[in-house]
Amino acid sequence: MNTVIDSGIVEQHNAKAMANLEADYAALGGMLARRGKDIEQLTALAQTFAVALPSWGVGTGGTRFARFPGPGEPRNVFEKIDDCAVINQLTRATPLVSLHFPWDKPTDVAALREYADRYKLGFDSVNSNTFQDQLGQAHTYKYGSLTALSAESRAQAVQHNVECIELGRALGSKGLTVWVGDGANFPGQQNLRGALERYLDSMRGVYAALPDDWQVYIEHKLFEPAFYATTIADWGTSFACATELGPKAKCLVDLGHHAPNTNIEMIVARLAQFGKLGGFHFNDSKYGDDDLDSGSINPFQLFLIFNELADASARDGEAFKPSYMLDQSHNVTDPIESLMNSAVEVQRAFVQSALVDRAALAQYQQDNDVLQSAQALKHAFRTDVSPILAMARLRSGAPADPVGCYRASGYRAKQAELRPAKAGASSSGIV
Ligand code: PSV
Ligand code: MN
Ligand code: MN
Repeated sequence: MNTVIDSGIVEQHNAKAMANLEADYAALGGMLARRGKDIEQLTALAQTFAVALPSWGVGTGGTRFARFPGPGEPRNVFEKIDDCAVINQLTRATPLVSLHFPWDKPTDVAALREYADRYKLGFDSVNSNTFQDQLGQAHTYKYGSLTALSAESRAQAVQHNVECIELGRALGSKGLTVWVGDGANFPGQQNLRGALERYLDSMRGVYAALPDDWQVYIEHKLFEPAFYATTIADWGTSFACATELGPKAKCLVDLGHHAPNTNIEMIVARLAQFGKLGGFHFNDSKYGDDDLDSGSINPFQLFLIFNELADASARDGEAFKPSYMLDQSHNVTDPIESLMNSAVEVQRAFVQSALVDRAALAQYQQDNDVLQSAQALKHAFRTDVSPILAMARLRSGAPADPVGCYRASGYRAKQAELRPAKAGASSSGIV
C-alpha cells in the first residue's frame, strides 16, 4: 500500500509518545475495569470505526463573502485523494472518500479508482449537485431542479442524478446522496404541495436507476438558499419521501440542517426505529449550517446522538449500519488538520457511547430515578477516552497524535511548493 507520509516519521513520533501513552492507557484501563469495562475491548471497537471524507472538504472553504485560500491546496481530484490518504494514514479512521459531482468528476474514472486503491481508499456514497448551474448547462436551476415547474429542468436534474449513479458504480460506491436547495423565497412563489409532488415524481426516476445493492439518501435542510420554504426542509418530509419511494430510500441527517436547539438525537431515534436512518453528515454549528468542525461547539450533542446509535445497534444488531460522513467547511484552519481532528471527535463520541452502562440506565429509567439516569450518560461523556483512541491508532499503524505528526512531517509546506497558488487565487471569491 502506498503511503503519503514517510512511515519512518510515524514510527519516530510514536516512539516518543509511547511511554506516556502506555502510562495513561494503564491508568484508564484500571479505572474502567472498576466500572466493569474492558479497555482492550473498547480499543478493538475504536479500531473498527470509520467515517468518510468529503472530497470538497480538503480545499479551503469560504463564506458568502470571501474565501481565503491556504497554501498547497489540492488542484484536482487526484490531489484531493492524496490529502485524503494523509488523513487516513494518520487517523486510520477515514478509509472512504465521498465525491461531489460535477465538482470532482474525474475524466478517467478507472484511473481515479486505481489511484485511490493504491492508498487502499474506497469511495463512499456520491453526491449530486443540482443546486448550481454548470457551465454550458441547457436548462437553469434558478427556480428549482427536481421540483422545477420546467419539465426540461426537472428531466435534466434527474439525468444528472442518474449519471452520478453510473459514475459511482464505476468507482465501487453503493449510494447516492441527494440534497436539493429547491424551495421558495417568498410566500406565494410556489404551490407548496405541488413542489413536493414534482420532487417525488423526479425522485421516482432517480430511484428507478438505482442498482439492487444501492441506497439513495435524502438529505433535508431547514433553509438556505430558499429562505421562506425549502421543499425538503425537515426529517418528517424526508421520512415521508423515503417511505413513498421504497426500501432503497433512506434519510440522511446533516447535523447543521436544523433549527437551533432541535433535539437531533430524538430525530435519530425516530428514524432508527422506523428503519429509515441512512446516514449522517457530521459537523458542528452555533447558528445555522455553519459546517464547523465536528465536536467543536457541542460535543455533548454528538455524544447523545451516538448514544442513540448505540441503543439502535444493541436492538437491531448487524442490520443497523448507517453511513457516516464528515461534511464541513474549513475557512480558517488547515483542512487536513480539521478533518483529522473531526474524525477523531466523532470516533470519541462512538467510544464514549460504548461506556454507557445500558443495564444500569434501563433500571434507573424503570425506577423513575431521573437524576441517576442523567448521571449514567454524563458519567460516560465525562470519561476521557483519549488514551483508547491513541492506542487504537497506534495499533493500526497511525500516530498517537495525528496533528502533531502531520506538522512534523512538513506535508503542507511541501505541497505549497508542489501546488503553487493560481494567479489571483488570493483575491476573495464567492464559493
Ligand atoms: C448542503 O448544505 C450540504 O450539506 C449538502 O450535503 C451538500 O451537498 C453539501 O452541503 C456540500 O455543499
Ligand atoms: Mn450535508
Ligand atoms: Mn449543509
